[in-house]
Formats: sequence, C-alpha cells, structure tokens
Amino acid sequence: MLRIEAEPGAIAIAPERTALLIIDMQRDFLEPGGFGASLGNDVSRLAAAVPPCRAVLAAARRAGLPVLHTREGHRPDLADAPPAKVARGAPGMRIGDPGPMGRILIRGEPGHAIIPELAPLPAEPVIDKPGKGAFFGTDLDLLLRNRGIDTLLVAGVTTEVCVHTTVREANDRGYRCVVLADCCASYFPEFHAAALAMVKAQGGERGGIFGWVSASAPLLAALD
Ligand code: C5J
Repeated sequence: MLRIEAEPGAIAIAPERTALLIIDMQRDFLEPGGFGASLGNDVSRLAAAVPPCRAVLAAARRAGLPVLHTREGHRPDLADAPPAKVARGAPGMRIGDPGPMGRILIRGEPGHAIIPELAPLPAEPVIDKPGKGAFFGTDLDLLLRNRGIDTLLVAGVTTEVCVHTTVREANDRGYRCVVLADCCASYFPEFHAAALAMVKAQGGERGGIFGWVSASAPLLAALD
C-alpha cells in the first residue's frame, strides 16, 4: 500500500487497484478557438494544470498504474447532443459550428483531440463522453471493474464541471476518488477552490463527502 498525504486525511492506495483518470484535457477546452473560448472563457487559466498533469501521467506510467483519458464531444450529426446543450453560446459559435480547430466539440475534429503534452499511449483507453460526467453514456465503469479498480486519481478540466460531475458519479458507484488539486483547473479560480473544498468537506481520516484532495507532489513522492 502507498500512503498519500491528502485532505481531510492521508489515504492508503493499492497500486494494483488504482487508476489515473484524466478528464477532458482537450484542445477544445485549453486552446483559443474551441468550446471553452466560445462560451467566453479565458482559456489561458487552464494552462497551469498541464505541467503537474504531465508529471503525474509520467509517474503513473512508470509505476504501471492504468491510465484512462476522457474527451467530451459529440457525433458529427449531433444525434447525441441534447438540444438544450447545443443552444448555449452565441449563434455561430455553438457545438457543431465551424471554428479555427474544426467543428466545435465534435468527435474527430482537431479541437476534440487531447493536447499533445498529454497524448494517450495506444494501450490507454480513451473514453468519449457526451456529457459532463465520465460515467454517463460510456463504458468507463465496465473498464474499471474489469480491471479491479476501486480508487481513482482524478485530474483534468474543469474542476467544478466535468471533474466534479465525474467524481460524484464515481462516488455513487463505490469508487474512492483522490482529486489532484494542481492537476485540475477552472476558468474561474474561485470555482476551482470551492469545488475542491466540497470534495474534502464533511470528512475526517476516512475522507470527505466525495473523497480526498491531494497535490501532485505527495503522489509523485509516493509513486517514485
Ligand atoms: C465543460 C468540462 N466545462 N470538461 N466541460 O463544459 O468541464
């Protein structure tokens, strides 16, 4: 077992039952001209999460932990995109509209790709999800259960939307979640802080209401 310093208390993880889950580190969210920018966000705010995420990804690979990546996006014909979701944003800059990185938030377009710094290896599953949560409409739960995973190290963007939704879904399915604070980011720093506070609230030595929050450094120290 590895002991990871975390809040509200340290957590012991079994490497053979632990996976790294990297949420939506896509060009559509991190680069200008994508979905995040189309909603009026300053995408540069997400950049700080990339180097720690890269370090954790490399350490997880060295330690032999399963790594899974997710991508938010939709079919080219938008058949899996709820009309209420498509209707958000300014006309001409909505899901499916053409942008500098191809059609916004559409699978297979350049903007839908995971950023090169965190590119998945061929053996690492990439979960294409139509919603905010990584379990909704995907086979993620099946992949994790088939590998005997009970603990998730969660990184990615944005903290209060897709990371949080996924952590909530994971909790209800019985997984322990450790959210890696500096490997997550939001367009709204105050939402990032509040989302992390919510995960570790109402807890003691056995974790918060949705799990644990750690920085990447204690995890790296434990893995290396
Ligand atoms: C959003 C996400 N914010 N990956 N998606 O729409 O957090």
